[in-house]
Amino acid sequence: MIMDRRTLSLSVFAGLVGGPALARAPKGPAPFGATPSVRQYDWQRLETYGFMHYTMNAFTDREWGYGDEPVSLFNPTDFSADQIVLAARSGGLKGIILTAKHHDGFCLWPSRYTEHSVKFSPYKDGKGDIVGEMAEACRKHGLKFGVYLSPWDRNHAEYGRPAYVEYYHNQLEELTTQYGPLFEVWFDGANGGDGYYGGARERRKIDALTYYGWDTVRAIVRKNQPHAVMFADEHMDVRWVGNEHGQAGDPCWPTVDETPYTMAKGNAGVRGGKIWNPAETNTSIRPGWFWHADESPRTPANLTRVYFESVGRGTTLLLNLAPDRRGRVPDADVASLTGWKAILDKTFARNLATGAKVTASSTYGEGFGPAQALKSNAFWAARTSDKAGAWIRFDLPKAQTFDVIRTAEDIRKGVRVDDFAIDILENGRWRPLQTHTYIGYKRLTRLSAPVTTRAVRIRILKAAASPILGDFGLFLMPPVLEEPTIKRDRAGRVSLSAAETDVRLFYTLDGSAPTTASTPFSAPFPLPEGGQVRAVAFSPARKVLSAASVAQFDVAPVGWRMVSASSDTPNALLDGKGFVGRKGQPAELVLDLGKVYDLKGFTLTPGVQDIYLDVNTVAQMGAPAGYVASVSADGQTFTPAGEGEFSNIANSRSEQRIRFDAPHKGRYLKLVLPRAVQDKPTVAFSGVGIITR
Ligand code: FUL
Repeated sequence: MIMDRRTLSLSVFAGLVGGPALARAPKGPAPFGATPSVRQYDWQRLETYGFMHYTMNAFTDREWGYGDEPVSLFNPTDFSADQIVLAARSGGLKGIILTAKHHDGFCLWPSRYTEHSVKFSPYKDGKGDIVGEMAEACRKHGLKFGVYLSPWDRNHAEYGRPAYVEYYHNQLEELTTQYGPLFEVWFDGANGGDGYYGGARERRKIDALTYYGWDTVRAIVRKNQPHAVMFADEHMDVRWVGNEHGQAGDPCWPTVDETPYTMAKGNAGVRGGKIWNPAETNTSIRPGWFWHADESPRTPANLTRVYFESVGRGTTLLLNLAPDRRGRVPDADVASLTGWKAILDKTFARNLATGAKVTASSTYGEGFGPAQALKSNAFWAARTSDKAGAWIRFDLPKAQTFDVIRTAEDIRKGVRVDDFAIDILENGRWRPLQTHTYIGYKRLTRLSAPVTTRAVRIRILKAAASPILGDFGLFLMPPVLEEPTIKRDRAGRVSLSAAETDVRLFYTLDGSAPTTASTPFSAPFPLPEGGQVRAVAFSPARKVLSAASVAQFDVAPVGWRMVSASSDTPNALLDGKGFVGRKGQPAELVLDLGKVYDLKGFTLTPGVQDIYLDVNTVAQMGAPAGYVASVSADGQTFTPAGEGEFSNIANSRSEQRIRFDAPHKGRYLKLVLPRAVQDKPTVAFSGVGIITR
């Protein structure tokens, strides 16, 4: 069986319940339900920290190495741990988790147990130790350090057999004893099955539930790094948020139950679940986890949205940096990080609620009065009988204009509030501004436009226990606009959209930088043969221009025809409804592109759940794990064009871009998709495109 995230989670469940020391809050109301351990609480308070994906893939332009990469390829020309750590710090990140070993098995430290490591690479003539250098630089610059050690190892000859598990445990022992304190150890559940495996080049199945010896894994980490949290999908200390694009659920409860993990459950958590297992939102600053020359970083405005949709929903944010072949974070990424931090620093520099007179529906007792809610890490507590209907009110010294509202629960006392409303006083009457479900460690509400008022009230609509609230704040963001989203439909029409409503959009098609003097966007425009669209948003009221977004389109599927498909609904793909193969069979399709193209590759977009909403049907479907592509001029004779895997398609869900080694002239594209990921019986996906540029 292919290891997937669900099986990993089940295997580690048993050892965590009832064990860890709980984080202690000041006296006051008794805790309600599950509460965090000390290590979970301290980890939660980091809020944002960095991931660093660096290994062979930076040199081979891949996302998943096969495991046969020669060690001679690993040769950063100008590696600087200081530069990377300072880049992370320029974004306000509080730590870095490094891929000490990714799925390809190459070790960034000179492990005693393998020759597939930096020790045998040209980097510093084999005297280098990237893990050591990163640990040291983190310490020097005041960041915490953590490691990612991939359980799946496509290089190791013994993978799938007991000897590999011993090897894995030995490596974990090295990493947890040789590099000082670690704040987090990351166990990745991904496993595509096939690999180099010491030259066997085959597919190996393991039972992830039992194979890796999770009890031993846990014991090693707890013994050597008692304060480190362990990440796995769930039922370690920290769970996966269920996607890789940087968006926590709303709500995203920090508790789960004992039922198996699903991505949906990872994203939402389980209200009232017995296990404290908070989500970590992980995403990359670039489309890939590893550096690729043709990718660009997220903008400061985009990172700001990610922050509000992760930290602002009570999770932590693990933001990935991808150093390049030099071994440095590119300047453009540093600029995004710095710009992002500047926006957050400016936003939270001044709490406009300071000096407010605070009153509340009730008070638990001394030390828990309403005014506590304005102090940091102090809390107002209501009387224990005061649940739904409880309120706390802030009368500001003068009218203030703000667009961010912050509040928090003392999570050491459990999750108490379900639903709450934020009201503002307008002409002597309360106006409900927003309602939300779940407050948790931190709840940031970002308004689409600022409001002005002299009084704000948090009103509890539903609560399992009396509210304990603090860290209240009102803030005004500096003017910041997110760049527009550029989309093209199947008919080849491009449309632009913006997150904000008070904006006008402008674009160019000639590669020049868009300004307010460029073409204004009013309606979708045709671009069937493809091209580059650059766009900006401008808010006349706020006088702010966004960064530019850039989209590169290839030929649209206009006039394409499905010649044959192993599907009961062969035309659904070109109708925009996606492709569903036949259960238990490889999928196969032949597309007529209507005319001859110089085909340089193809794209495939996963994501069946968007199309087929019936959960039981969706549970049977998986994205294709790999492909065999061929091209034909006449639809009869096909020439092989490429063959390979879709790296990380199960978790990442973004478009896969496959480039052939050489272009092939042809009008017909045939794709054979031998199997679905995670041993799902039916191959399914949502779209196919071609690369002609
Ligand atoms: C996934 C991996 O397969 C990716 O390569 C990446 O490491 C990501 C953080 O987790 O499961």
